[in-house]
Amino acid sequence: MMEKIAKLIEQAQSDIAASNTLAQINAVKVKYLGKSGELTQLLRGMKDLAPEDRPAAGKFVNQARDEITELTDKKSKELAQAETDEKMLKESIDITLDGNAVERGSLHPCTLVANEIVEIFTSMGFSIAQGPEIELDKFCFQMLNIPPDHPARDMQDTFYITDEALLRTHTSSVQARAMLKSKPPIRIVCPGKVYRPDDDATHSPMFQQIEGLVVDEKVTLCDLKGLLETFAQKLFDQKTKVRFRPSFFPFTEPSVEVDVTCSVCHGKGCRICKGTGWIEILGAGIVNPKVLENCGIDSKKYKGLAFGLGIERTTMIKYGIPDMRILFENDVRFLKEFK
Ligand code: FA5
Repeated sequence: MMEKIAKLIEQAQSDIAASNTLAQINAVKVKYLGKSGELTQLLRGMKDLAPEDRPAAGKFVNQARDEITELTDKKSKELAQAETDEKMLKESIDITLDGNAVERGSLHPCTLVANEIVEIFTSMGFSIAQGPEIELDKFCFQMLNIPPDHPARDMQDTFYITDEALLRTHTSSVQARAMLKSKPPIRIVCPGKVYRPDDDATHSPMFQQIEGLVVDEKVTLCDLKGLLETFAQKLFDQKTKVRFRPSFFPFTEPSVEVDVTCSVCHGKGCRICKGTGWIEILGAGIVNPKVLENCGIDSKKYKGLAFGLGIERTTMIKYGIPDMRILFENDVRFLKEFK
């Protein structure tokens, strides 16, 4: 029995020494120490020994098991470390290599301009109001002093959905909703998409507008001019001047078209302003008392000023873009210019 055990230890030592992988050393463990392993078999054979030989043989077998366990554990650790070292060497990262570039998007120029305009007005105490793009004729036209069959409806060709519902042609519809909802003083800007059946280099069927409305006890055309001049100087540059030309909107009286000095030539005349030195930027006026009354506001006590500008047109002026359609093509080379 003792001889057998000694041989087994010798055999195990040589198997352990010959193991070069974790899989091999695990197989050696199973071969000697597993449930049907050779050492386990020897332990089972103890019952055939004479009782007086059993204690010494038992001790020897236990020693053998401890020794083989120790040797296989040691070898397992060595092999595991060697495998980790090899893996680390293979997978080492060269931190001097360039990483994979992640393409970052950017805001569309119209979004940049819209955000900037909203920021200018909010910094002057305006709050933001919004309304639905699918609007009722009532808010888009009737409350704004444009009854059905009024010739002024021809000024804004309209996509009708039903006789009552339409795609709003201007953000002035939000004015009516805001005045019905809140009492003066009112000071709001209303950004949003609007729709008209137009399509050429300076007109798009979908475009964005920002409406502005102030209703208070003392509001004059001078306030409108001062407000729009401050706005234009913040959006373009400090030297920008504003000029009013008489115009007509059914919801304002008097009404004006507002021009700013060309931001490219500063009023000298160039290709962008067609030699005039001025560029039309928005429509505005003093809110027609009929509109205030339609919205439940006492027109004897309160006056209003309102203006509406096109975001695409303003973006074209600010960046000298000659054709509005470029803004809708989403050519990445163009959009990258605004990163
Ligand atoms: C209006 O829409 C009025 N609601 C503006 C207003 C508000 C006047 C409050 C008075 C008081 P107008 O139709 O001119 O006005 O449009 C305003 C701006 O929208 C224009 O100056 C232009 O910049 C832009 N715009 C008009 N039609 C188009 C279009 N098809 N594509 C792109 N921009 C357009």
